[in-house]
Amino acid sequence: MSPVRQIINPFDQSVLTEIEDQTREQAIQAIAKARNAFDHGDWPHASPEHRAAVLNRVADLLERDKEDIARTETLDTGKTLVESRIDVDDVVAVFRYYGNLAGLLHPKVVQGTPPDVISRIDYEPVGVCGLIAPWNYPLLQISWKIAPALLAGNTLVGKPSEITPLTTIKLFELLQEAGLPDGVANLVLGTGPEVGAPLSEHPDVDLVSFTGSLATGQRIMASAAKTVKKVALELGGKNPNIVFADADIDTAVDYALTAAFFHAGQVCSSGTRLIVHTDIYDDFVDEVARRADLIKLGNGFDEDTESGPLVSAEHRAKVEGYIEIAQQEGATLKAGGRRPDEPELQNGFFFRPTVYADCHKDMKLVQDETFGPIITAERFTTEDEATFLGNNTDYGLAGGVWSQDLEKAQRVAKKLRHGTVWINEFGPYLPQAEWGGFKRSGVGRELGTAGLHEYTEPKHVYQNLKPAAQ
Ligand code: TXE
Repeated sequence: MSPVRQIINPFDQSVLTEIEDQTREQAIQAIAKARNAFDHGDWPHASPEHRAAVLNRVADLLERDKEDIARTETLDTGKTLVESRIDVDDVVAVFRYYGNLAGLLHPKVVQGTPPDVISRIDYEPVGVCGLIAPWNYPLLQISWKIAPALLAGNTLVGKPSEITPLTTIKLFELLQEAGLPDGVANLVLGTGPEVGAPLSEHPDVDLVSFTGSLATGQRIMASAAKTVKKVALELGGKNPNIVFADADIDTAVDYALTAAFFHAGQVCSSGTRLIVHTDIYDDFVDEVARRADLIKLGNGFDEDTESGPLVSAEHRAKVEGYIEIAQQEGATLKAGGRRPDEPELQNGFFFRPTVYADCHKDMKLVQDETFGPIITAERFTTEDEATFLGNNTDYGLAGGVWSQDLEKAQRVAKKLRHGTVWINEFGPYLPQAEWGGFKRSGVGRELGTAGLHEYTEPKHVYQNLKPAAQ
């Protein structure tokens, strides 16, 4: 019998529901269904316009059920309802964006061919896709994969994180309601080793797309190599937020806080590595710390709550481990560093927004993705030093630059080795702009047209109009 998993509300540890973890055999059955739908079904051969219409229907249904889905996401993850509503809006936008891109899948005539030759590129689906998502943006991350995969004509097996599966379950119901043929989108529920691993191992899966930790991504890439699957990975980051002395300081402080403490820092692109010019460093960091102390933690459903809890007891233990590391490494605690005192928060996995000064690049605290509400503040003197520190990480997902000298900001942005660079901003993304990482932040891109072409196989069809014996 499969083990029953309790799905826990991280705000108060109440049990939201119980879900049966599936087995490896069940995951393999789901792969077989997706394989059969790809090899024998109509979906891969339907017109891109037909598939796009299904995506737009999914977007309509998400809009219809927005409030219910947002509330479920808040219960499951602890994030505020405002954030959950934004997530649903963003997911709708992604389905609509890809629902508008059918034209990109039409064959492209190759120019400059020899006489008496017609040559074209067809954009065919890759096949069966294994799509594995994490717990911080459960609905959003899987949707970034599902929407382009379906538009391109693939079939898929989706696996949400075992700790936050609820909105993904709902999404798969909506996919059926929108008219997706049976077997095209298949859901598996359970742990990574049991139902996730077959998606990277099984020879009937052609592509695996994963968002999650570096360690699991490395495992997936290694096992996918055995059957030479296509691989797309988004593996987090340690993202610099560089503030020059000529920045608009009030605004930069504001954004430094949201960059690092949005969703309690559980964001792959969160700006937890603050790098500040030495002339403004002390005042800037003091102000960030003062404001961090004012952040109101609470129930995501309360309107005045600014930040919810961490997702699980295990994850809070990981974050607290970094507080010990910070002490050993000699960072200066300026705010937080502890659980909150409020009696009503004691059942949740809360941790106070935390700010450390006097940090330097060789600290583990500075280099590791803590994935919690911990800012490390380093100082710099020259533009070159700022750029060097901004690139001084194994990751390369995102970074921010604050300066009113836009030429300087553009210079630094150009040199930063990150997949997204914000200038006088931190955090937003666009469905139409590629998202992904340099270096160990991953392989491939999501969103944008590149995010669609991850799921296509370009096929060159070369026709000789005058074949003759040679
Ligand atoms: O991630 P995992 P975890 C980082 C963050 C966090 C750490 C650990 O630093 O503290 O990762 O989080 C599935 N084959 N990020 O343990 O294990 C798993 O079931 C196939 C950054 O939750 O990577 C889940 O569905 N799948 C990140 C998904 O992989 C496997 C977001 C992610 O889990 C598997 C989340 C296996 N062998 C955490 N093992 C980001 N990039 O935003 C696990 N899984």
